[in-house]
Amino acid sequence: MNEMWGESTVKLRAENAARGQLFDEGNYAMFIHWGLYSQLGNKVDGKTYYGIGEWIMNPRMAGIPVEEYKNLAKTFNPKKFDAKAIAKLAKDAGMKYIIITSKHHEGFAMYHSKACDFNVVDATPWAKDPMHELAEACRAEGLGFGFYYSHNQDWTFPGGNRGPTTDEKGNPATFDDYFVKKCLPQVEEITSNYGPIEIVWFDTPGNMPKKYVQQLVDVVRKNQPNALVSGRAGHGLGDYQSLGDMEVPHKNVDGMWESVDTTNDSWAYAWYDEYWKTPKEILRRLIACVGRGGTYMLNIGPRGDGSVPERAARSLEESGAWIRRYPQVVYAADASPWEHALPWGDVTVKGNRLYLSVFEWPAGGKLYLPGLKTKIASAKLLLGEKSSAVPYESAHGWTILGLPPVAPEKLVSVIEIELAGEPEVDPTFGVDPDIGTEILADFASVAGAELSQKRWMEKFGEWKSVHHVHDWTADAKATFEVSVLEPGDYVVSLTYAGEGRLVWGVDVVGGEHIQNQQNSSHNYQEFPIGWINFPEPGTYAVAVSFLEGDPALASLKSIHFAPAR
Ligand code: FHN
Repeated sequence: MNEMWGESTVKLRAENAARGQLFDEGNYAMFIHWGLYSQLGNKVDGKTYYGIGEWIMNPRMAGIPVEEYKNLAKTFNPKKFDAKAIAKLAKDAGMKYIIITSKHHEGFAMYHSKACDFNVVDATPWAKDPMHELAEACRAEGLGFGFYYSHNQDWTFPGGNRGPTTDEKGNPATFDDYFVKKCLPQVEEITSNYGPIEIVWFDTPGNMPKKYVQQLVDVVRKNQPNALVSGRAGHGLGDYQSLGDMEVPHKNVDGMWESVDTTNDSWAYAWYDEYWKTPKEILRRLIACVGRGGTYMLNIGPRGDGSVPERAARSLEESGAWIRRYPQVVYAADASPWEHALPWGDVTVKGNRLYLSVFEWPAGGKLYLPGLKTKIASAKLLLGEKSSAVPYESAHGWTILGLPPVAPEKLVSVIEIELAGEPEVDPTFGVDPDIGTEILADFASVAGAELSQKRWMEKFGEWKSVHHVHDWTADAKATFEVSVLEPGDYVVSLTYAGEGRLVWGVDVVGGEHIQNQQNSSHNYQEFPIGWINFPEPGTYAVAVSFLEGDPALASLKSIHFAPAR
């Protein structure tokens, strides 16, 4: 997969207000995948294909021949497309700019292109250029605007990567033919004809030679000196890093980066896909991205008629209403000094203020914050613009905040902590005395086994990833450092994948050892191991070992601690 996404390095920290500011400070954007494929919505000749809809032409989906696919243009008539409504939706959602597919891998230009008549004006009965309307609607709403452009893959133009290898006359076509006749002129068009652009979002560079990427980047620099170029341009020529599709990182990431994600599990409209991210899940993922130091770009896939699936819109509007109440949590906010999420939520920072977004409201009336070293000046529970003081005390390096029994907000409640100085934190994971604590393998020190990231497609194009400990040798250990406030018994469980019955050991280093046999599954699943005891407050190392079973298939994702009560 890395090969397809290309090498993307981080070069730029937005150095002035004009370039990259919406990316750097806005932290939230709308991605739109819309094209001829949206008409099919993943159903071809009555058969449904499951996966990312914009790949429907590919042999791993419906395998539609080029000429047949091109015929779809004759029926593309998106009468319900409403640029103003889409821009308003993005604005109401709290997003700061829109990036839309000007041409995806299948080669159809969703704008009026002089370079190739396989485009929305020349090839469809609708014969309109939606991008002018959308660019204008974005400007009217005060939003930035930009284009996705598939520069390497073009499945219908001779010479494009994965495209026809001969031209209409049967002569061999090269990538250079495609690049000179279509790709370069089209990038010239999209960067010249739609006013100021925020980002040109190139995708899947694969093995595209550097000389081509350089020419495209030069065109963007010439026509749009204030635009950013996505890291997926390739060869490290982009301005920032895009993480893997649908990946929200668990650890802080340095530099300028984004996560790209979608409101359900497909980028383009898929008729069957009603698995929408709820408003709370959208906020969880957005705040996780901001908390890890990045930007979140969340996709919608309008239908072939141009309308936006209502449930996607609903989730965006409801999460957007929350962002309007708590803009300080998201915009121009910085990464969490804890460098990871906490059991009840996440933290973002502005200067000396911490914003604690509480997703799981503690039933016991206390919120436990481990490791804060800077003195607190004040703590408040926010309710929109109003607030009430929160009592707090400290013990053994923990801060304990007193909270009302019921969360004031339906989705996510926010506590603002003003510090007496710059935030300083010991990021060691705390074992929460009240709610369960999961610590991912990403945070383990591993000896005698491997720790690496694994990616897979759940459905075609639906990417998932974990960091896992695997290839266990006899004495291997994955060790987690934890800070304990309340001594006592905790139930330990492990989330792992594997085959057959497996025996795992858990040791409190210098203390108790437990081990147990449990089942396993090829999917990651949580299995209880047993109780362990932390005799007093303090820091402990907890080591996981793999004792029996197939070590080649045993894959540890995380350890969990829950108070035994
Ligand atoms: O192949 C594309 C895919 O269709 C989609 O556009 C995503 C969005 O990030 N990018 C590529 C795969 O990474």
